[in-house]
Amino acid sequence: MPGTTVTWVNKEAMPHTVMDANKGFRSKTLAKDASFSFTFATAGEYDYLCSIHPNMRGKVIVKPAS
Ligand SMILES: [Cu+2]
Repeated sequence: MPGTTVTWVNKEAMPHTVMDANKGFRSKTLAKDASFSFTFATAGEYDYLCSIHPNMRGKVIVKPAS
C-alpha cells in the first residue's frame, strides 16, 4: 500500500542499479551488499531495471490502501 518502503540489496559481486523505467527513482551504482530504498507514495505498477544490465527487470505493484 502507499507509504511502503522497498529495499533492494545487491547480493552479487557485480555492480547493479535500480532504475524506475519512468524515472521516478534511481539508485546509484550498488556494490556487493549495498542497498537502495524507496518509499512508494502512490499506488500503481512500477517497472524497474538495472541501468547497467537492462535485461534485468522487475516490477513493484503498490496496491491502494483498502
Ligand atoms: Cu545489473
